[in-house]
Amino acid sequence: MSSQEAIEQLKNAVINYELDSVKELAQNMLEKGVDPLDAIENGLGEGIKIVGERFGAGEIFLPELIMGAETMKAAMSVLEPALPAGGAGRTSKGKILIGTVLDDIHEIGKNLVATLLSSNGYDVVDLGVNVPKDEFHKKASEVKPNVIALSALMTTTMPHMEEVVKDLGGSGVKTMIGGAPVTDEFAKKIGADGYSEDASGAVNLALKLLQK
Ligand code: B12
Repeated sequence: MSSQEAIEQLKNAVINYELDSVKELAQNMLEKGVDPLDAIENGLGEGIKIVGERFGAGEIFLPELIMGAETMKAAMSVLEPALPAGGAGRTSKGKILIGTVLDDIHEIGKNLVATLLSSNGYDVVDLGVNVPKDEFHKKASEVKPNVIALSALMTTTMPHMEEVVKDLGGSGVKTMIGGAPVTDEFAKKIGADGYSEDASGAVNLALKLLQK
């Protein structure tokens, strides 16, 4: 089986909610040498996108949406540890405080961004999901991050990004934002320092922001 076929299989496993067999499938793929990031972004990521579109179109309902997410998470639990490690004793490239904004519990993309940042040499402090702006600010004054990274997956929660960014004014901390409904234009509008559409882009963006 080619890498491409294996990735297609993973995508279908999410679309068909194959929770019982997806971990074994992911493990087999790793053993065959498929790149874990490719498998996550092009296999699982494409699968969950289709599940989301079907939910949005009213073709499936919340239980199926949850099953799709659980299937993706199960496969991630196998694939994420296979991403290249940061390495013990490395010098940190900088500190990043990350979280999903208030009223939003979507964590899969945020976790992937956190994992990739960490595996690329950043110290990552993850506040989790549904994080109020005061908690971002409180933790920021405690851990003094170089960058605050915000995730939002719903148009209804994107305004909470603006609250976090706005009240940081003048503190010197850079901000970057992302999540499926977020755009570069929105980032500029709310005064965030950067936007990226995916986790690999977030790593490049962090480097750029720290060089500024
Ligand atoms: C999985 C999922 C869920 C799961 C979440 C499980 C979990 N533990 O995270 C569950 C089932 C729990 C769920 C619940 C709900 N969901 Co939901 N969900 C999704 C779905 C299908 C996929 C999201 C996902 O995980 N994608 C995979 C990851 C890898 O991609 P990603 O999150 O986009 O992240 C990537 C990039 O965006 C970027 N990125 C992400 N964060 C950041 C941050 C930074 C700083 C940067 C630089 C980049 C970056 O990098 C990531 C990796 O490449 C989306 C559809 C979609 N297309 O987004 C709907 C979707 C977001 N959900 C939706 C809805 C409506 C809901 C519910 C309200 C449903 C309900 N009736 O209860 C609840 C919301 C609960 C809440 N208060 O938050 C809607 C939102 C509509 C809107 N208003 O905008 C969507 C769009 C589905 C739809 N088409 O209607 N959901």
